[in-house]
Amino acid sequence: MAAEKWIFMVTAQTPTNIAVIKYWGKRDEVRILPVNDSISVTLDPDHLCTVTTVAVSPAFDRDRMWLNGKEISLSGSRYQNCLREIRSCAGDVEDKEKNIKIEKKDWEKLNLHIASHNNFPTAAGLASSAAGFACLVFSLAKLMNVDEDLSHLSAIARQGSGSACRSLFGGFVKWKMGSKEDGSDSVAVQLEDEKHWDDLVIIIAVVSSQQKETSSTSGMRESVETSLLLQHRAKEVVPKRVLQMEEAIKNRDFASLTRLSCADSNQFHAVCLDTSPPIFYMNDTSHRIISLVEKWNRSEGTPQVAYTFDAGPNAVLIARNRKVAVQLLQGLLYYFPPKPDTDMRSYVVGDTS
Ligand code: 2P0
Repeated sequence: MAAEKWIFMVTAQTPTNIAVIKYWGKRDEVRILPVNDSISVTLDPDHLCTVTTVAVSPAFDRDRMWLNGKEISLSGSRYQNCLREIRSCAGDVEDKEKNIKIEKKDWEKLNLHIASHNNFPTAAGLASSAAGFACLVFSLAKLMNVDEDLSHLSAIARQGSGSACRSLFGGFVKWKMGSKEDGSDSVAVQLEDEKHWDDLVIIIAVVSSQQKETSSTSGMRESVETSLLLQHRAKEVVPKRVLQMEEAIKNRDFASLTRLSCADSNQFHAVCLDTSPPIFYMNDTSHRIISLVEKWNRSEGTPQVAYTFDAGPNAVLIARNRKVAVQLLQGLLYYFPPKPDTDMRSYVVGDTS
């Protein structure tokens, strides 16, 4: 390490992802190991994403992090686990121009500053932890010259937030639940890249921008403890559905993608209802969007739009192509006129019920 003061930094951008076969329930809360496989599609990096800059300098006296400009604590076990794991596989870094040389062993002593920004309203109830932890791990891996493949990095991001492991890849991604106790085989793998099925258009209709009452972490804990349907889903339903979804994605079979993603979203919300006390993530507007899409798909004879809802009322709608996406937007604008003050980067539907 050179004696003089220096700073070395890296910036990365990571998109969020939307599950079409849902992760809901952990078998190990500390390592964040799921009770079933899940499959997601990663969004276009220019839309919903996190940008993170990580910096290292001998002038830093402790690890610090700012999220959307506000300092947050890094003391929680999720951050600590990610930082410890990534430091443990750091490599040598040399920048001859700036006369910076960091050896593997130095990373244990050097402190980090991390600044992370979401390019979408955090309050909109859109998954931010997936993009956030994926971006944190990826940018640190670049900074520290970590010589590991993306699947290994996904196992580190997973310990920050389960769904984050899927955001390290573009296109369609599977998070394999794995079977090892240490979680080393609970990793994400890319099924198909982003060019494989680029006709699809994803529209997110923000039904409510309010913070959800039950966080995903506590919601899935309660479901694991109380829902019999969750046990049935994890053991009997998802393993078959994952295979069918992989086939549908491989063959660009939109009818099967729609059938499976709508069924899986509905079963996930049924598990929430089967939890004691029941968890209500969708609201009347969400239900009306489902009815609209179901009626439209039936009237066309062949599916045009798939829907999926995460742990909140917002609709994620997958149109089979651009033409359908335009028709869908027209339908949404007609049936759910937008509220004033809409942030037009996401479509906020008016609750007319
Ligand atoms: C998913 N969700 O597969 C599912 C569908 C929400 C509904 O992953 O406790 O924020 O940090 O592992 O990853 C949200 O859960 O939970 C989620 P933790 P996470 O996308």
